[in-house]
Formats: sequence, C-alpha cells, structure tokens
Amino acid sequence: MPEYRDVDISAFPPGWPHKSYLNTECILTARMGILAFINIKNREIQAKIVYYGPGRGGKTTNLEQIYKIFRERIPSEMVSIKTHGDRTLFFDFLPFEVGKIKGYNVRVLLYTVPGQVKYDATRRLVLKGVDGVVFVADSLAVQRERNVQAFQNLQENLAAYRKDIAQIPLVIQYNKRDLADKGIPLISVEELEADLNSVCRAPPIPASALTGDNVVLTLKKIISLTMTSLQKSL
Ligand SMILES: Nc1nc2c(ncn2[C@@H]2O[C@H](COP(=O)(O)OP(=O)(O)O)[C@@H](O)[C@H]2O)c(=O)[nH]1
Ligand SMILES: [Mg+2]
Repeated sequence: MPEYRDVDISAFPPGWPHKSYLNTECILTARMGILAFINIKNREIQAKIVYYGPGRGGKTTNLEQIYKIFRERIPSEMVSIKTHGDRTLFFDFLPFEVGKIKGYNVRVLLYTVPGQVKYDATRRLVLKGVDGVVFVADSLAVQRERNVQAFQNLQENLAAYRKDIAQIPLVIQYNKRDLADKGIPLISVEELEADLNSVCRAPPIPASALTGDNVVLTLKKIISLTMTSLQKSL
C-alpha cells in the first residue's frame, strides 16, 4: 500500500498557478489533497472525491452548498482558484470528517474540475488518485450532447489511470431540475439515464444544486460507496 500519492506540479497546465495565486497555502493544500492517502502513523485515510461534468453544470454550486451546510464540520477554508481571466475554477478543496474505518480516521477531500474542453490536462491531473466520482449532468435540453462528451471524457481520463468507470464508486447527479417549474426545456431523467447510465448503472440522483435539493443526498451516497470500496481494499 503506497503511503503517498505523488503529484507532478510541472504537469499543471500552462499559466497555472497564475502569479497572483502563487502562494504556498494553495500549493500546500493541493499537495496535501493529492499526496497523502493512508497515513499509517496518524491512522488516517484520505478519500478523494471528484465532482466531474460539463462546464456550467453545477459542480461548484454543489460544493458551495456543502460548504455552507457543513461549515462547522470543515476545519479549513474552501480554496478556489480561477484560471486567468476565466470563470472556470481550478479546484475547490473541502475536507469533511466522516468517522472511522477499522480504527482509521477518514477524511474526505472534495474537488471540482474545470469543465471546458481546453482544460483536459487539468481535469486529468485532478483525477489522479481519485477514490469516488460524482458526475454532475446538466439537465438543460441544450446541454444534452455536452453531457455525453463530458462523460466520455471522464471515462477516457479514468482509463489513463487504469481505472474502469464501471468499477469506480460513481454517483450521477441530474442537476438543475428546479428549472422544470420555470418552463425551461429539460432532458427527462429517462433520457439522461439512457444517454449516460446504461452501462454503469450508478445511483441516479435528480437534484438542484442551486436550491440545495438532494445535494447532501448526493454527497452521502458517494461517501458511502467510496467508504465501502475503501473498506474492501484495506
Ligand atoms: N437553476 C439552476 N441553476 C444552477 C443549478 N446549479 C448551478 N446553477 C447555475 O449554473 C451556473 C454554473 O454553475 P457552476 O456551479 O459554476 O457550474 P460548474 O462549471 O459545473 O462548476 C451558475 O450560474 C449556477 O448558479 C441548479 O441546480 N439550478
Ligand atoms: Mg466550477
């Protein structure tokens, strides 16, 4: 069992970290999130959960809600790094204590990835050492193709680490369901299931990250799947 995961800072995409974000806290935080897995001495397991999906689908909004709801259980600030002049977040960092497995304290680190196509290198880097994935699909009818592309991209980037999307703990969240009330055309849950979930059969969760609906359920589900999977490998 490796005691550390390595991260190659030189593999970060060009332009990152932008000079103004170059402070030790962020880099140290990034390193802590990716480096430490099982710390035998401290008896601590770090589980890494990544929120993945198309740009503007609601990944950051999910984490912001979690941060608000569990503020008192989160010992650190959420770190969000915007890529230069762009709305895309590099990642968010969010530790969340969830109890023990076989005497080990468990700490969950939550990340988002940038959704835009051009940030593929960043997405791949954030996926390194991932233990569980929440795929946040955008229910907007106009985003149908982009959901499928992002899911395909997730599959490819996991495969680069020899991880099978059908094997990794995975929850698929169908986000923005609140927009149905506003008369905005949405993809039905059945269509989303057929597009994205016919092979993996991951737990599907309709949600609204904006209103907070099923945000905690999504988190609990992925933590539970991830813990079960880690328990087996311990
Ligand atoms: N109506 C609605 N808007 C949402 C929901 N989730 C996110 N948004 C909005 O969609 C936009 C993109 O969300 P963001 O979390 O930044 O997406 P990300 O690129 O996946 O991180 C923002 O304007 C959010 O307020 C939702 O459940 N319902
Ligand atoms: Mg984001």
